[in-house]
Formats: sequence, structure tokens, C-alpha cells
Amino acid sequence: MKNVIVIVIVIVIILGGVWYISSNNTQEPGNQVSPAGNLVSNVVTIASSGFSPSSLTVQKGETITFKNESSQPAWPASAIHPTHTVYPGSSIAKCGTTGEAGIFDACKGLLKGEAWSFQFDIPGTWKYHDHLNPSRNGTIVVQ
Ligand SMILES: [Cu+2]
Repeated sequence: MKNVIVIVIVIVIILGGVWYISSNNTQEPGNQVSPAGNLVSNVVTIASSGFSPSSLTVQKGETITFKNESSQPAWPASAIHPTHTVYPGSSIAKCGTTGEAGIFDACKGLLKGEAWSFQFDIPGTWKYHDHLNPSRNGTIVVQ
């Protein structure tokens, strides 16, 4: 009888562990855990009125997802139009090359519903714009 109780306790502990692990893996896309362990959702949406929020502050190393919810294609990219060279290492000249992965430049127009993500590793105040509609712009502050 004691053995049965021990087995039941072990099973409960294992199931509890499985539940705990799986419950930590059910975050929605676009959410990340910050270095402090907080769940943060760094999403900038692109509407016909522009980027929202127009200014977003994140910690170094966090990723921001830009999601186009407008009917027109949108191309988020580092200032300054048209060269996109303000964010260190970025340049529109790298689009279409192997350097494309590491630059603050979507390098293409995102269609409605499409998203593009970039990890900000360099502290600073970084302005950006929609390359297809340069009057639309925003700011990312990396702390
Ligand atoms: Cu541009």
C-alpha cells in the first residue's frame, strides 16, 4: 500500500512538471520575455495613419515586430531615407545580400497582415520610416 502511495505522488510530481513546462511555452507570437523576466509585447502596427506606437522604448537585445495592418504595402527601415544608414551597419545597399539579415531594414514591402521582426542590440534613439511612404516615421529607443 505504501508503494502505491509513493507511485501516485511521483506521477503527480511528473505531471505537475510537464504542465509547468508546457504552460511556459504557450506564449503568443510577438511576445518575448525581457531580461528581467517580464512578458513584454514589442509590436509596432502599421495602419493607414502610420506607425503605432510612434515611439517605443525597449531594452537592449529585445526584438520588435512590425506588422502591417494597412491595405498598402509598408517597408519599415532605419532613417535616413533613402540610404537607411543611421542604424549602425544598416544600408539599403545590403538588401538582397547576405548582410540583409542583420540590418534595420525590412528590405521589401510588407503586404497586409505580414510582419517583420528585428532585434535591437545597439542602445540609442533610432528613427525609422516607411520606405514606400517616407513621410510616415517613428522612433525606437533602445536602453
Ligand atoms: Cu527609405
